[in-house]
Amino acid sequence: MRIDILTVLPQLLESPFSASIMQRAQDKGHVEIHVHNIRDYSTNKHKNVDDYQYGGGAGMVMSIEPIAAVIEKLKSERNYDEIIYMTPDGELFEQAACNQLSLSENLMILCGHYKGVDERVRTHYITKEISIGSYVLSGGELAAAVVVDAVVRLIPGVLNDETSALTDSFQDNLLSPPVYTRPPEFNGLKVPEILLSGDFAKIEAWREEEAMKRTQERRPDLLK
Ligand code: 6GU
Repeated sequence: MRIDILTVLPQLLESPFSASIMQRAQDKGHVEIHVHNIRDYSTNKHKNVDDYQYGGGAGMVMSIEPIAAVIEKLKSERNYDEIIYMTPDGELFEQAACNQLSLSENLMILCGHYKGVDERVRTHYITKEISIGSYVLSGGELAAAVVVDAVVRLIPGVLNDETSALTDSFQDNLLSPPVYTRPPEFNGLKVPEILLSGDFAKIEAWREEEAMKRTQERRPDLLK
């Protein structure tokens, strides 16, 4: 998979992909992540990427020209499965969309800033709009990092058995059961006896029951 991210703040996207599973996915060739600075495509002498909004009102709007220039350049080089705009008024990002996106060959992600982007970018270029939750971030970069992480870890070969996505919370509409490691007792806090029993059928039944209990308590909406 190839992912192109368009931003005015490329620094914000350096560290999220430079460690652990995301770094290894790139090293192993499962994904290429390219970050493009929209400012490099500005043609005016101050390298502006935003302007006052028509009709008045507080806040700057990201201009169409430099964004169109990057998008057109990239589109001339390959076909994109989706051109995504990260915005709080987008579709709420959930595991189903994540699974779907993980099947893509090429993804482009535009990070919004200021008061947003000129609406013509959205109507003319964008094929999918994503929000990661009902709160407002100062820009789309952290949200884009969330989407990339959630998608890339689903690409076959990125995770090993130990980190398998199959047992993730949400993948089966259930939250994950509690987990424990050594020591068996810490200051009187004990690991549930059954996990030490060696009876794998019983352990599996216990885990299913705990997953159900946890989901019922914390996210009953997932069970509907
Ligand atoms: Cl995608 N962008 C911004 N700026 N805020 C958000 C968001 C995105 N998703 C939730 N809040």
